[in-house]
Amino acid sequence: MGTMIKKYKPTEADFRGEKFKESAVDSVAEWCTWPVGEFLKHALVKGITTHIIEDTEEARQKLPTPLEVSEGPLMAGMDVVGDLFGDGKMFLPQVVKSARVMKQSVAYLEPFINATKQKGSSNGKVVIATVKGDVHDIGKNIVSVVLQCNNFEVIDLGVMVPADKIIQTAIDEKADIIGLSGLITPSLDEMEYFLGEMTRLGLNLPVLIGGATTSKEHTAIKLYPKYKHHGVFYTSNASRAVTVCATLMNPEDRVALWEQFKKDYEKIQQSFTNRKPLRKQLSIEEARANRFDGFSGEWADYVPPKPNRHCGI
Ligand code: B12
Repeated sequence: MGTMIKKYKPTEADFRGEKFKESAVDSVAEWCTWPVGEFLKHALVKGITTHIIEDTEEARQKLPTPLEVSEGPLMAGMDVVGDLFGDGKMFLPQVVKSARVMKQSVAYLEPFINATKQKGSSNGKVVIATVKGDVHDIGKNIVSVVLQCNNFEVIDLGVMVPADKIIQTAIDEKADIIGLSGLITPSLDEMEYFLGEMTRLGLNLPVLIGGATTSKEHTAIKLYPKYKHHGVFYTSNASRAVTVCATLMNPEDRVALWEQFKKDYEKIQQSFTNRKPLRKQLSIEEARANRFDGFSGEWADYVPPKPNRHCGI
C-alpha cells in the first residue's frame, strides 16, 4: 500500500504527525493517495496489520531516524485511538488491536534503533517499570530500547510493578536512576506513593516520570512536594529521556538540572496557588438572598426552557 502514493507529495511535517488528526477519508481510491504516515495512522486506528511492515519501512526511509517513526506517525495514530476511545467511539477490543499493530511496528523498528547503538562502556544503570495497577507498556518499552542504544544498562521490571519491588531492585542493583511510567489516572497516585516511600526510606536516586497522563504540572504540584530534596524529573518522551539520564550521570550537571527543574516546578506551583477561580463563588448570604422561592408566587412568572431537540421518546 505504501508504494501507491501518487497524487500527494508528502512533506516532512506529514510524517511528524502534525496533519494526521485532520483526515477522515475512507475510500480505497483516496486511501491509495495518502502519504505513508497516514497509512500508519489508518492501520493503527483500524487495527490492520496487513501492510504494517511495508508502511513502517517506508516511513523509516523517509524520516531522519527510526525513532521519529514511533514518536511521529505512530504516536499520532495512538493519540487518535486514545481520543476515539475517550469519546466512546472506540471500544477496548479495538484498542487492543491497535496496540497490537503499534507493537508490531515498533518491533520492526527495534533493530534499526539498536543499530544506532554507540560503542563504549556503560553510561549508567536505570531501573524502569510501569507502576502498580497499570498495564500500558508500549511507551516504556520504547524508552528502554532507546536508553540501551545510548549505552545505559536497563533493568525493565515490566508492568503493574509495586513500589517496594522497584525500590528493592534499585537498591540491590545499585541503580543510578529510576524511571516510572504511567498512563492511567490511578498511576499518578501510585507515583505519589512511590516518592513518599523513597523519602521515608531516605533514598535519593533521581526518578524520571513519564507516560501519557503524567505532566510537568502534575509533577510540580503533586510529586515534587513528596521528594523535594532529591530529584523528580518529568520527561515527555524517549529522546528527552536520553538527554536527562545523560545529564544526571554527571554530578555537576545533575545539580544544575535539578535546580532548573525545581525553578520550573516552583513557578508552576506559584501560578497554581494564585490562579483565579473559574467562577466567582457567592457568599452563603448572597446565595440565600438569590434563592428561587416558588411558594411566594415566583412560579407564576416562571417560563420553563424549551428543549432544543427531541430526546428520543
Ligand atoms: C494502547 C492503549 C491501551 C492498551 C495498552 C497496550 C499495552 N501493552 O501498552 C490496552 C488496550 C491494554 C489499554 C488498556 C486500558 N486503557 Co489504555 N490506552 C491506550 C492508548 C490508546 C495508547 C497508549 C500508547 O501506547 N501510546 C503510545 C506510547 C508510545 O506513548 P506513551 O506511553 O505516552 O509513551 C511515550 C511518552 O509518554 C514517554 N514515556 C512513557 N513511559 C515513560 C517512562 C519514562 C521513565 C520516561 C522517561 C518516558 C516515558 O515516552 C514514550 C515514547 O515517547 C492510550 C491513549 C493515549 N493517547 O495515550 C489509552 C489510555 C492511556 N488508556 C486509557 C484507559 C482508561 C485504559 C483502561 C483503564 C481501559 C479499561 N476500561 O479497561 C485500560 C487500563 C487497564 C490498566 N489497569 O492499566 C485512558 C487513560 C485515561 C486516564 N487518564 O486514566 C487512555 C488515555 C485513553 C483515553 N483517552 O481514555 N490501553
